[in-house]
Formats: sequence, structure tokens, C-alpha cells
Amino acid sequence: MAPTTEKISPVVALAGGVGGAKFAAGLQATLPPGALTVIVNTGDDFEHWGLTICPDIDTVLYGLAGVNNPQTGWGRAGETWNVLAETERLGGEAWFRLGDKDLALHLLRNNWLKSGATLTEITDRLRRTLDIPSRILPMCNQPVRTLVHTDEGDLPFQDYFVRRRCEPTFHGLTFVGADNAALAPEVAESLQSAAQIIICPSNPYLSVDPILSVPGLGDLVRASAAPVVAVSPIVGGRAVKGPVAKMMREMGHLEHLPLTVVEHYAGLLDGFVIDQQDRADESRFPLPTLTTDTIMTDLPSKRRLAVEVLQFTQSLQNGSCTANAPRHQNGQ
Ligand code: FO1
Repeated sequence: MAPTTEKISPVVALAGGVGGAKFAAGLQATLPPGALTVIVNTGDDFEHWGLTICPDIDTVLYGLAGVNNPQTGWGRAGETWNVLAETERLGGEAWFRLGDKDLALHLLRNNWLKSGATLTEITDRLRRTLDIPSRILPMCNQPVRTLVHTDEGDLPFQDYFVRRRCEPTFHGLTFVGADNAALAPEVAESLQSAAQIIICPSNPYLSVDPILSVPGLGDLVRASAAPVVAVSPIVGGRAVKGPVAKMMREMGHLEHLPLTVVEHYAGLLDGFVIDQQDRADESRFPLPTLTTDTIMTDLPSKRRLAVEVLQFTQSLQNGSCTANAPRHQNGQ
């Protein structure tokens, strides 16, 4: 085949865990190899069994490599649990389920971290080994840890999310370490050269806000000439997965939850994508809105949504979308 001379338009996606990984898989299946960069939340990372665990990075790695567990959305397909069972038998903690295959990746990553490699370098090494054509970038290389303020006190993220199954009432978040985090050159460069920036259907508070908390990162998104579009993580007034709707209710937002997402991203977006089940809210949005089926059950549905979102985002760039004023026109 003759080499193509067509210029690849870079697309940058901001992603958390399961919802982000699903949508990123749709983007990857649609775009030319190398066109996609995924900037991933690391606020969920923690230390467990003496290992650094990076759940969202791994969910995106496994999802883009097509080796993820489709039932849970996290972890590996065809996983075995021998180490977990034996650890529990010996009196160790088993509330956070690390499978045998997953553990192999953790052992390697830990070793590489100990020998001085950055999380960015390690993630790139892993994605190449897993034959992933897209770049996967941790939001930063320094530890940032999400602390959840609840009615039962402050809980480290995985204690709130996995151990306590998001049951405590949510009051707020602190991204511990964010002030000392540095914008990685790879993250800055990808945002500066992006032709489209897409915020995946991830939890805005738990998954996207930590990314935006890295000093300078949110400013680059806001300053970008590329259209910025977010896909709603709410379908039919409920979260597709995870606690986002529960958290919104606990913050006093009882209805029109997709609008709550838009308001949360104020000043950042040029367009928004909502599910057809939330069509009744459509007229309330102060920016161009694509209403479609956002439920992703398999690769064709992920790809279909990705195609629609990319076309919508591009229409904001070339001015063919005639809906309400986006970010770049109203000077936000
Ligand atoms: N989520 C769970 O609900 N229970 C688990 O035992 C669990 C283990 C786990 C192991 C590795 C990994 O990469 C992710 C894992 N997750 C588990 C998912 C993860 O904690 C959350 O989905 C994310 O942090 C939220 O995006």
C-alpha cells in the first residue's frame, strides 16, 4: 500500500475509568492509528500490598488493548484469582481484587518505578507491548490522591469507592498533591496540538476534575483553539455506572442532571453530547448540543458514538453548527 500523505488531525480525550475507556475504544476504532491521545486520571491511584495501583490507567490500557473484563469494565478478561485467594488465606486484605494477570503488570510497573522510570514512560512501554496504537498519558507523574469528604469523615478514594461502595454521603473532594504536580511536557504538547478535545463520559467530580486540577492543564484546555466537547455520563437522569448521580443528589442537584454536568464544566465547553433519553432537557442547554444514543454495549456502539461525536465536534470547528454560542464566541 502506498504511504498516505494525509495529515492526521490529533484528537485528545480526557478520561477516567470504565466510561472513559469504553468511549476511548470507540475513538481508537474510528481514528487513524496514532491520532488519539488519552489523558487519564491518576487521582484514584493508591498503594496496596506494597504496590502502586493505577486503576484508571489500567482500565484504559486494557480497554484499548481489547483485553479488559467486559463484565466489570476493570481488570483483565479471563482472569484467575490464585494470589488473591492465597493472600486472604494468609490473613491479608482482599477487599480490593487484584487478579493474577493484573498483578503481573503491577509487579513490573512497581519495579520500573523503583528503578526511576516515570509513570508516563512506563505507561508508554506497556501500551506499546499491548499493541495499542493510541498514546495514553497519565495526567501527571507526581502522586495526586483524591480524598473524599463524607459524613463519616475523610476517606481515601478507593476506601470510599470500593471498600465502602460509595455509601457514605458525599460532601466534597480534595486532590492531595495537586498543587505540587507538574504539567508533563507530553500532556502540554498534546493539548497544544489537538484538533479536537473530548471529555469522555466519565464522572466530572471523581475522574475529570483531578485531571483539570493539575496546574496549567485546565488553562491549556480553555485556551485551546480546538473545539472542546463533553459527553454526558448521565442517561435518563441516572449514571450509566458509578456514583455520579448519587453524588449530585447529595450536593442538592435533584433533577436535570445533564445540565448540572454542563454547569460544572462552565467556561470549558463548546458543545455537549446528551443521551436521547434526556432529550426533554435539550432546550435548557446554553451551548450546541448533540442528542443521541450514548449507551455503549459493544465495539460497534462505541464506534458509532465516536463517529457522531467527532462529526459534531468538527462541525463546531468549521462553523457548520448553527446552535447557541459556544465558548470561543462568547469569550468565556
Ligand atoms: N473496583 C471494584 O469495585 N472492586 C475491586 O475489587 C476493584 C479492583 C480493581 C483492581 C484493579 C483495577 O485496575 C481496578 C479495580 N477496580 C475495582 C476498579 C477501580 O477501583 C475503580 O473503577 C476506579 O478507580 C474508578 O474509576
